[in-house]
Amino acid sequence: MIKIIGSEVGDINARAFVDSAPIMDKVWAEKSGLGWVGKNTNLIHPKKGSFFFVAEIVLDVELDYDNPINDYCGTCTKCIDECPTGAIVEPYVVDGSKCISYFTIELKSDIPIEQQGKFEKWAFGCDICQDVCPWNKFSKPHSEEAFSPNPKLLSFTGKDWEELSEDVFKEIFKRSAVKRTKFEGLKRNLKFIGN
Ligand code: B12
Ligand code: SF4
Ligand code: SF4
Repeated sequence: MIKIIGSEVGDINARAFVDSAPIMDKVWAEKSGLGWVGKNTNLIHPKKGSFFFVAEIVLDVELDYDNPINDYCGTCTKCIDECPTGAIVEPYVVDGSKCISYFTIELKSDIPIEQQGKFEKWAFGCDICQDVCPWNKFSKPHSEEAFSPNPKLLSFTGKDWEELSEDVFKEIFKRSAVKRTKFEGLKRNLKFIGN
């Protein structure tokens, strides 16, 4: 993309980010008219929903830009009502320290007792507040080969998860973000995800 912009406007200095630096991804995306930040705090595109990453290019030339669009959450409160840990403490505000995504990906210690059993089988991250969002009804699955899971994973049974070894973990999550929680983290999550 940087090359394409360069070929249109001449030499530029630019750097691309995607969840990779202290940059307010969603705020810039919203300012650029890519969607609105919904009550679940994710950026929602009116035709594509919210199941995408936000990326940006910071560059030293001013380009034509779009303006912000409206917020179409309206009176809906589905995400707030369905969050199993009450992490959306008020519309547009997620308390990260209550979010399953934080517990299962970022937390290094044990899952707090009061949260155990509330995770509705989410063992790495959580998409409940996006799954229930009406704007995701028409979102389409990706066609990016690099995001496809290891085929072995697709045939995994409950027993395979129970007996998961570090070698198998390393094999099936070789190029996956799941590595972030490490083997011990995933084992911990599997113990606490609830019935
Ligand atoms: C920290 C973080 C988390 C934390 C905290 C999330 C949170 N909502 O606070 C945790 C680990 C919980 C998390 C979870 C998830 N995350 Co996350 N996360 C981030 C990260 C790295 C930084 C966000 C941040 O804290 N920014 C700083 C704060 C100040 O900004 P902000 O949250 O946008 O806050 C603004 C407003 O919300 C508002 N606001 C915030 N608090 C308050 C309080 C009050 C009182 C008021 C009035 C306003 C207000 O004002 C702020 C300034 O404008 C971004 C990447 C990035 N670099 O931006 C990804 C990012 C937001 N995450 C992303 C994703 C995909 C997820 C998950 C879906 C992953 C998953 N499947 O588990 C979940 C979704 C949880 C949820 N409902 O938000 C994507 C979102 C894509 C999208 N379509 O919007 C991002 C943008 C990464 C990316 N580049 O794609 N995440
Ligand atoms: S990601 Fe899950 S736990 Fe976090 S706010 Fe959304 S529904 Fe709640
Ligand atoms: S579920 Fe409803 S309130 Fe929540 S983000 Fe989607 S439209 Fe907005």
